[in-house]
Amino acid sequence: MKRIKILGIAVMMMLISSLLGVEYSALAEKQFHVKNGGFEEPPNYKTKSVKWIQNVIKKGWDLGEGPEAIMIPGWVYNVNTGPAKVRLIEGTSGKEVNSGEKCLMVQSDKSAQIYNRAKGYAGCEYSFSLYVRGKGQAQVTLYQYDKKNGREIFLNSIRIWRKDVSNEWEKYDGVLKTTHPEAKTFLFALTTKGEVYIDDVILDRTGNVLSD
Ligand SMILES: [Ca+2]
Repeated sequence: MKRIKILGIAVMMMLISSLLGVEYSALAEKQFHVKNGGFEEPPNYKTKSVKWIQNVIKKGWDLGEGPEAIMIPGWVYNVNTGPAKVRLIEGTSGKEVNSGEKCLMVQSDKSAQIYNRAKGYAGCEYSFSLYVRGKGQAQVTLYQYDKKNGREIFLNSIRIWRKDVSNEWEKYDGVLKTTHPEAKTFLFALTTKGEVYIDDVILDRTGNVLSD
């Protein structure tokens, strides 16, 4: 019975989407996938004189040589961690980068975190995968938030895995669940220590359909 109801909702959403001229698959992709997980989107270069970038730099983050800072579309530097050096690496697929033409390098003596924002609902299940190489450790953490009056309220965090990374590109994958009953959005965060290269971060919904 529940299945029929869920199917009904899905069909209805597809109809509404097609009426609005929005591809249902594109909508789903927007909501559930890590944005720019392969680091192929052109970076935004912002002048370092911008106040909030100065704040990031003051916290010890090295965002590139010269007067411009590298901002990676889809990703946010967590300035409460670090300090860190961040570079967009260009190279050959299978060598410097895992696929495409670019990957991200984060270097930190302590630990530094970057994150991507996604919509999540209580009880949703996602599979994730990413490729890393370098020297140090990498960790995936899920931060869950409720949303009230347009404000995000932190609920909890769940560490999914932590691994030592090696010189060769290695794929890591796992499952994460938005377990908190109030969860509306979450952050998919990568924490690294040492010199870690990251590419092809993918998040896929595998479990329940959304129940907004
Ligand atoms: Ca790439």
